[in-house]
Amino acid sequence: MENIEDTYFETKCVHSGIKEYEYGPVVPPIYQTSTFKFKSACHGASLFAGEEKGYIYTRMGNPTIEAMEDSVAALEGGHKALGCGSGMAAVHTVFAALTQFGDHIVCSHAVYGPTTTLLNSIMKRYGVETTFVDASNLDEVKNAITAKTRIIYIETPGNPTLSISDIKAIAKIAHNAGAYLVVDNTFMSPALQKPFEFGADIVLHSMTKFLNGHADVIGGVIIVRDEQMYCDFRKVLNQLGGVIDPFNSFLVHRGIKTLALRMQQHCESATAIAGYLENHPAVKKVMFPGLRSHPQYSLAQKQQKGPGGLIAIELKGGYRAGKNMMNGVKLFQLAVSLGGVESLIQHPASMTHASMGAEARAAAGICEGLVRLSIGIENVNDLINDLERSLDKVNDVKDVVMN
Ligand code: LCS
Repeated sequence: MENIEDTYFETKCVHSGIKEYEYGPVVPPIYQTSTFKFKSACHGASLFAGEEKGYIYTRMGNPTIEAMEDSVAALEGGHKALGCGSGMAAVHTVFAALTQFGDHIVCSHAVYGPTTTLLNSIMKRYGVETTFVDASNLDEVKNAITAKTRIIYIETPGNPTLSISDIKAIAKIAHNAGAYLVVDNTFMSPALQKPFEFGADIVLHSMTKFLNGHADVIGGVIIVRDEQMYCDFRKVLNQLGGVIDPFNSFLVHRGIKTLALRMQQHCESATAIAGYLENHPAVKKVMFPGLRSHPQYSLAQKQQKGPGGLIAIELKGGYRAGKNMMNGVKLFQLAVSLGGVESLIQHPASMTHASMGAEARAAAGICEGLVRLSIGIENVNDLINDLERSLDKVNDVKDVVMN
């Protein structure tokens, strides 16, 4: 398609990344092959030497993967993207590409639990130290910078507290310190937030979530601003080997076609549900960027095109009531992950953020009673009815038992 760069976001979702293929398919074919034949020994040598363009071996590049990568890069407004086997593979590749022994990272408290664990375990063992901060407080971010800081790493909204960090202000802090700002944009997707527009240097996603949107793929992606960074990251990804495969790339690329539509519905339904929960007598606190009660509501209005589909709540009855709520719902699925068409419910302290430990959870504001909801695209009345039936019973003396 001509001039895809000049089209609106919804059009890019449908058409970006798609090229001309043999036989003229409308959808990119799945090149389910590990390796590609060379026309001659000289051809193989020249591909390896980088003198000619072409495919060699799927870990190093594949047309189906590339189509998905080009699509994500176009949606984020980045230069190029690198498909990874999971969101965690993307996170690890970024840390490995940008740091060396003795370097320092400033990381938001409010990130996916295993990202904290990766920094505190493997990265620490490799001699990279991390200071965790409340990234919604710019002074804390500034004060954590040292002469060795190479990366400021944030998720905004953060998992699972939904606290919001000012990307533009943090990009300035990073650049003044000669560091890179890396933004995990998983919770928003490029439909709702484009970190490059605010000065981020690297954007990444767990594509397992909104980008794919159908809870049937594990995948990740890194999007970079320039060719030099792309080449550097590609080398690291080739060495670490955490690439995505062609079939999962195909599925993500297919999911992306409906991203704009899905995000609209996620936002609309989550807004209705957050409002409902805020007025429910069993609920103590609702954390949702679309509510005026959210501490960074005005920043969310500036930085985000919508509130997203995630809601975190605390019940008056604490963890016990939360457990009852999770066991009592029927339509919401009791499962980790988020960003799919089906609504999910989970308990971060014992599930997604269990690995980081109680101390780190407390510092990140993840209390034991916090329950996280990922709002899908079912009819919102069915979702509210499901929550209502469950919430009505959460304070019953007897725990609700699953059958
Ligand atoms: N970044 C964010 C913000 C995430 O939420 C996750 C996974 C990852 C990175 C890692 O991606 P993965 O390797 O799983 O593709 N978040 C999950 C969650 O909240 N529940 O289950 C997985």
